[in-house]
Amino acid sequence: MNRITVEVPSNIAFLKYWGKDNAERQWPANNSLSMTLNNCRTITSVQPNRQADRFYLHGQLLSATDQHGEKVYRQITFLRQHLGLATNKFVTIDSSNTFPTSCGIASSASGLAALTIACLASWTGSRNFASLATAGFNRCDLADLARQGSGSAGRSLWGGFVRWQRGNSYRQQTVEQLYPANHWQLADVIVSSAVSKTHSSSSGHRLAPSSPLFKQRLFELPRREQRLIEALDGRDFVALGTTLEEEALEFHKVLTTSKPPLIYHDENLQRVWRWVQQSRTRGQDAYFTIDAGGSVHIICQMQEIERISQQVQKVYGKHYLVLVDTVGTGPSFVVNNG
Ligand code: 2P0
Repeated sequence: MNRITVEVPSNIAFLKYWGKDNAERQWPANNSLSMTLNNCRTITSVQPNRQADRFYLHGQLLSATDQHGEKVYRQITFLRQHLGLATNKFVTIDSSNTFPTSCGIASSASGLAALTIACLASWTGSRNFASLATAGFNRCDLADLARQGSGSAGRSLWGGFVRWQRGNSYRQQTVEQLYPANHWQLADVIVSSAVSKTHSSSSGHRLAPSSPLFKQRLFELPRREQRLIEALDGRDFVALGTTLEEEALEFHKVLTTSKPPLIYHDENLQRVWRWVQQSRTRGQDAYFTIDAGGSVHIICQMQEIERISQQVQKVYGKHYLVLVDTVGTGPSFVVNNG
């Protein structure tokens, strides 16, 4: 009965969203650009219920005060108000991630995007994106609503390569697909500590301006964004890799010079960065990036994926979880689920 299930992939930012100019309106301090993943996904089902909102993650009921529950309950309330629905239009949410939660693989991006699509589909009686659009929610509207729950969630509404532009005011921000997944078959070999982070991204965004490097970063980012777009456009892997690694290193510096400092990557994870850099001197064509959490993302081209993932597994498989992912085509509805 009226059960809607959607699958939404996570994304890895090549240009990081870090810092907000207006937190209430989710207006980012800078543009960001990401690659949508394929295998790292959140699968979310929504069903109406009469008593109260309930959110189950991997079968466990979480409350609004749980680390992973807070954003979810807040987003359900926000969406219900946005649609002008009665406050007793409760939902039961069943969610699971195909990857570890809260450890630098952007589970809030896939999770909040999945929640948003599924709730709106359930409340408007839609079973696919076309009927959601007919009900008044096209992909851009959905991205707009999803990023209220978690900024990076807006980028998970499309496959391929996606840009979130801040615009000149919070009302003018946009999220758009720059290139579809088949533009360039890139891969992401993820080395993950699988340990949940202790500092949320939202608190990290608040700390960002306390880094003495933050202002200069904002000044330089438009040029870096341009370089990334040109590299994507011309499928220039060295230019792309060099730029995304430069961005990752700067992001880390901003984190560690914030007051107080934020350290998501300890010495052991930093060894993985150096391993990627050294492997280039041996001819391995790969670059790394990081997110706000304990995982290293090794970006390579599809033809290298076997070789690199085997190497990574051999060197790091004993101590870390190794996940292999590729650029993906974006969210989908799961049909025939009763
Ligand atoms: C990104 N991150 O662009 C950057 C890079 C983490 C590092 O977007 O407060 O969980 O919910 O809007 O989306 C993580 O921030 O933060 C993030 P909120 P979100 O992917």
